[in-house]
Amino acid sequence: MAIDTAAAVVDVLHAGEIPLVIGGDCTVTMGVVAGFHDAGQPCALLYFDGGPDLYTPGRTEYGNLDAMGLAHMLSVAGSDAQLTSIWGDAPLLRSDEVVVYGDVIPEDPQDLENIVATQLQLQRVPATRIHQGVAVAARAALTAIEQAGPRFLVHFDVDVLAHMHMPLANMPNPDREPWGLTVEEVIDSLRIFAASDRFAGIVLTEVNPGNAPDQEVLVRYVKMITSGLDRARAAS
Ligand SMILES: [Mn+2]
Repeated sequence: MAIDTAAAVVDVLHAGEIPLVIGGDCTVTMGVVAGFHDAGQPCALLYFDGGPDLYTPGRTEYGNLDAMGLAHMLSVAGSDAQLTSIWGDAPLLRSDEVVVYGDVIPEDPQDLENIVATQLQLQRVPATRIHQGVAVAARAALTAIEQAGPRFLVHFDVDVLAHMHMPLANMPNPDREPWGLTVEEVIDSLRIFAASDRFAGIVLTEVNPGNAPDQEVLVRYVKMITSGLDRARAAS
C-alpha cells in the first residue's frame, strides 16, 4: 500500500498539484513521504498527531503498526527492516526534518515514546502548550518546520483531538489528562500551516466511519478539515 501511495503522490506532484491523501492508518504517511522523495521534492514532516508513533515491533501492548509509522520513517533502532529498506538504506527522514505537534504523551521519564523522542531530539509542540495559546504554538511549530526544509507535509491523525470531541479514531487516546485538542484548536492550527508558502500537502489518517456514533460526526470532521485548509482565513 505504501509503495502504491508513493506512486500516486509522484503523479500528483508532477502535475504541479498539492496532494490530499485520505488514509488509512498512520503508516500511509510513509508512502506519502516516499512519494515526495521519488518526485525529487523531499519534504519535511509536521506530525500533527495525538502520539508521535515512535514504537517499534514488540514494544506496544497491542502490536499495531499504526503506532510505529514515524519510527520507521526515521529508522529508529528496532524497526522492521522490511519496511525501512523499501526505499533503500537511508532513512526516509532525519529527526531534524520532523516537528511533532499536538501530542499527549506524558512527560514521564519512563514513557517509551518520550524516551525515544528525547533521544532523537525531536522538536515537539505538545497539546498542553497549544491549550495555552493556539496561535503562538502553531506559529512556533510553523517556524520550526519551515526551517527544516524547502517544503513540508502535514500528517493529521484525528486522535489528536480529545476522543469526546471527535469519536472517530481507530486507536483513540483515553479521555483524561493531558487532554487532546478541541475542534477550534485544530482549525486554527491547520489554517496557520496551510497558509504557508511551504505547505506542500496533507495526509488524513485514522478516521474510521464505523466508530462514528452518527453521520453528523463525519460531517463535522469534514467541515473541520475544509475550514482548516481555507488558506485565505489564516489571519483571522
Ligand atoms: Mn498516529
